[in-house]
Amino acid sequence: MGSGSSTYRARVIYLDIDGRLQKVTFSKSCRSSDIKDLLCVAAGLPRNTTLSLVTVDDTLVSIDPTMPDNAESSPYRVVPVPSEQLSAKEELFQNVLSQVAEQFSRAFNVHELKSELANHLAKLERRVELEGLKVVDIERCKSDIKRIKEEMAARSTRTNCPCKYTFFDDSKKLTPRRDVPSYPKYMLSQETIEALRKPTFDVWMWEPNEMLSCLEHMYHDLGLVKTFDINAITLKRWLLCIHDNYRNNPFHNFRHCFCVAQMMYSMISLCNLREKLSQTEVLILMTAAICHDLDHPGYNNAYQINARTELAVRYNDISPLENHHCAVAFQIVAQPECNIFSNVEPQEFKSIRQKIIALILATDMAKHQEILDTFKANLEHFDFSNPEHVISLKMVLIKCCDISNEVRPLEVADLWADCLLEEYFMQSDREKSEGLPVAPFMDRDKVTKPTAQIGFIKFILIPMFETVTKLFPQIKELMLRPLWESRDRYEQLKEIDDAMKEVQGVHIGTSIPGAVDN
Ligand code: 0WF
Ligand code: ZN
Repeated sequence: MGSGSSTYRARVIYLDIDGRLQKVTFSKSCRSSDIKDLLCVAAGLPRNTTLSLVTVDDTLVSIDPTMPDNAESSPYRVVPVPSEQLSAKEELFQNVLSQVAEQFSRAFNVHELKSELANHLAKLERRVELEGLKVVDIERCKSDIKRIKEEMAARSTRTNCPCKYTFFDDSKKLTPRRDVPSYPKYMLSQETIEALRKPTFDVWMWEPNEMLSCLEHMYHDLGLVKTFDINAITLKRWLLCIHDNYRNNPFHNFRHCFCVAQMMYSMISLCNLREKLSQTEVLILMTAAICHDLDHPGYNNAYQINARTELAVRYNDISPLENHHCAVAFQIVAQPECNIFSNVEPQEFKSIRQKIIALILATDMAKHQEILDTFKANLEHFDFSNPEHVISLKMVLIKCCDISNEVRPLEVADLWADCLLEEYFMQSDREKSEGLPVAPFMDRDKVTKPTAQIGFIKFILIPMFETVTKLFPQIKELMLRPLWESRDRYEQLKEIDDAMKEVQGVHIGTSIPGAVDN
C-alpha cells in the first residue's frame, strides 16, 4: 500500500576536512554509529576513530541523525579525539557516577536501588563504549544522572523490595532464577490501578519494572493467583523471564507485550468477561497476550520465509514467528522456577497449553479474514456455553489487543506507528540489500504514515472492532470511537501531504521518522 510516489528528505551536512569542503548525506533513520563511520571515511580516518564535530564558533555538535543542519559556508570541522583526552574525561565521568552511586547507597541503603542504579550505570557505560566519550555525552550523562536521582527519590516513597539480586542480566536468558526476583514491588497507586483497566492508560510512562508490577497486579486482581494456586514468587520469576525474552526491537518489544496484556485486561473488565467466561479462559487470554511475541526478531514471516531463515526452515514456512513465540513460552514454563502452572493438574495443563498455542497462532495476520469470518458467523447466535464460539471470541480478542494501538489516545498511538514504521523500514532496507521481495507498505520510498494507517484502520481495525461491538456494545465509546477519530485525523494529514505535494511537486511525507528524499 502507500501512495507509490512519496519521497523523503535525506540529511545533508557539510564538513571541513583540513580545509577541503566535503558534503555527506545520510538517512534520518540511520544509527549514530553509521554516521560516525561515514565521518571517519570522509576524513580519511580508520573506522571507530573517536571524533568530535565542531562548528565554526567551536561549539561541539552531537553526532546523531538529528544533528543540526549546516550550510556550505559554515562546515563542521572533524576533529579526532586524542586517546589521553578520552581517558581523562572517562575518569571524570566514572568519578561522577561513583559519587552518585555512593550517595544513593548511603541515602537509601537498599539493594533494590543499587541494582536499579547498576543497571542504569551499565547502560551509560555501554553508551560510552559504543559512542566514545565527548563533552556532549557527558552532558547527556549528567542529565541522565539527574533523572535517575529524581526517579530514585520518587521510588524511596514506594515499598522497598528486600531482594538482593540484580534484575537485568542478559546472560540469564532462559536461565532459571532460583532466587527471589528483585524487581521492586511498587505500590501501585489507586489512580494507577483504576487507569490500568482502561484503553486510555499511558503505556509510555512506565519502566520495565513498573510494567512487571502492573502485570503481576493483573494476575492477582483477576483472581488467577488464587484460583490456580500460583506461587507469588514463581509469578514474579515467570514475568521476569518473559521480560528477558523480549528483544529490544523498535516495535516488537516488552512494551508491546505489556500493551497487548493491558488492553486484554481492559477488555476483560469493560466486557465483564469474568462473568461470561471461566477463570481458565481468563488465564489463557492473559497468558497468551503476555507470551504472544516472545523473542520476536523484528523481521516478519514474509522475511523469514523469503530469506529461508532457521525459523522458516524449522516450521516449514507455517507461521514461523508465531510457532516460535509459542515454543519459547513453553520453554519458559518448563523451568520449574517459572512454572506458573505447577499446581494445575496435568490434564488441565494440556488443555490450557493447547488453547494458549491456538491463541498465539491466531495472531498471525495471514489468518485475519478467516478468524474474523468464523467469529461473524457465530455472532448471529452467539452462545458463551458453546466451546467453538468461545474459541473464536478469544481469537478475535487477542487479535484486537495485538493491533489495538490506534484505539489508544493520539499521543500514545502516534509513537507506536513511528516504532512500527522504523521496524518495517529496517526490514525493507535489509530485503533490498539482500535482493528479497519488499512489501510496498514497508518500503520507505512508497509508504507514508497516513497512508499506512488509513488503510489499516479502515480495512482491518474498524471492521474488526465494529464486529466485536455487536457482542459488547459497551466498547463503542472507548474503543471504536477513537478509531474513527484516528482515521479522520490521518485522512486530514494525508490531505495536507497531498496538497504539499501538489504545491512543491515533491511529496514530503508527514512526520515519518527517517524519511528521506530521493
Ligand atoms: C503501519 C501499519 C500498521 N499500523 C498499526 O497500527 C499496526 C498495529 N499492528 N500492526 C500494525 N500495522 C502490525 C504489526 C504486525 C502485524 C500488524 N501497517 C499495516 C500495513 C502498514 O498496511 C496495511 C493496510 C491494510 C492492510 C494490510 C496492511
Ligand atoms: Zn504483537
